Amino acid sequence: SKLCVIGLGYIGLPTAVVFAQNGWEVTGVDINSLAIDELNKGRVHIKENGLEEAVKEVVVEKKFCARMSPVEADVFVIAVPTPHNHDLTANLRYVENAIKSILPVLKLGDTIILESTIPPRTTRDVVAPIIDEAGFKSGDDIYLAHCPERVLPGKILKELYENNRTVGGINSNSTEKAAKVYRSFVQGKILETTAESAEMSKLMENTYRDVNIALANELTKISEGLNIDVLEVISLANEHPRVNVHQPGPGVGGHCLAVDPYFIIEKDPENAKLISNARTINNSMPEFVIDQMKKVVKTSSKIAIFGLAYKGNIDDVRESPAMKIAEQLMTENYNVEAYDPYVKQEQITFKLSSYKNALQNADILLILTEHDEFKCLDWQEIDQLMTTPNVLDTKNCVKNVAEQINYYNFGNLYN
Ligand code: SAJ
Repeated sequence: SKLCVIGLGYIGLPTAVVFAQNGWEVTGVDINSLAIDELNKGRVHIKENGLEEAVKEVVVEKKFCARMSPVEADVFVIAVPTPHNHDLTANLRYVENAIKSILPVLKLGDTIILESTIPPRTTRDVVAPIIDEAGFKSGDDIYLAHCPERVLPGKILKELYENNRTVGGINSNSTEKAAKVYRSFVQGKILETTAESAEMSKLMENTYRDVNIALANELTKISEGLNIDVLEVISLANEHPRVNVHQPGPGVGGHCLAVDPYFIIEKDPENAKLISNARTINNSMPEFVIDQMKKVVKTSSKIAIFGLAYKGNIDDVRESPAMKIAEQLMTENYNVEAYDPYVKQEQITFKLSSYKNALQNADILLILTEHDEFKCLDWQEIDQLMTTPNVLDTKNCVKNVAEQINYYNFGNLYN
């Protein structure tokens, strides 16, 4: 059967590839013409483990091709981004445009699956009416379901196959149809539900994590004031069989955890108090890191930053707290040099530094991302390059620190 994926980003492209690997004739659609040309040559604009090889294979075998506009298909999968507006409400422009773009090729009996993250009720209250206005009866003529993606960047291909999948239709026929589509490759469970429950559960998964990280970050601030080692406290508490305190850090980044909670908040700000506070706490962490750093360095100091991506071993800087810290320090006129082995110059507006240049004559090294490269550092060399070997490890990720280094993490900020 034919399947058309709209949006060839972090989620859409791997999803298209996986369908193509499993018997579907797949067309991928994107507005980025450059990316389209590259993809049809088997080259990939996204860094993700195993993705380029997989794309090459399905292109060569003619199971996948990319183009600028949708073609007739039995199933349409929408995987466009949902950015947020200035007031942090969801901007549904891309989702709406994607749906409108398939209307000219849509025919009776087709299935539309929304994978984009959306506020609760969007499938029924926003998307279904667009289909109905075009003269179809959604649920009867066109099957419509929300099937949120839940894959972890860095492990996307593996998780697409292995994770359980929630499938929520606007009626039971829609749920059935969409579930059948995913059964073609998903090895995990297919959880059948309503569109609303699917939307809300996806948002709640990320909100759960965000709120728990906020709790760890709040505990960090409290413990710092009381001279208590927060990292030890967390590991002790986590020895309890029903406790899982998350890890504190410089804040929460990425396009999911730092964004999704707002999609719940916008629907009921009155009641979403804990969720909203968690966002505020996590957003305050870059400032907390800078305040801690200022205990150790002077205004004339040079600061080396290791890590700009929002988490380890990926190149994504979206909503990254490390970027906020780097930019804030630059605004404050510190001499800042940032190094990240994954991030490329064109992704950011300031100049990326090399490993050595960043460390040269620095007074403090801020470790803001837990890239594997940072876990085992050459302390001898670092000590020689830096003016004063202060290290603030906000991710508690480095190992075997040499004695001559003044090492700080969130557990020993008070030393
Ligand atoms: N972080 C902490 N402390 C922790 C765990 C994470 O500070 O204990 C920070 C990370 O450093 C990072 C941020 O949280 O800045 C988010 O990282 P993450 O690894 O928790 O998640 P994402 O945003 O890369 O991917 C999440 C995943 N959701 C969950 O684990 C519930 C993924 O499964 C989703 O598919 C993805 O969001 C998404 O697309 O929604």
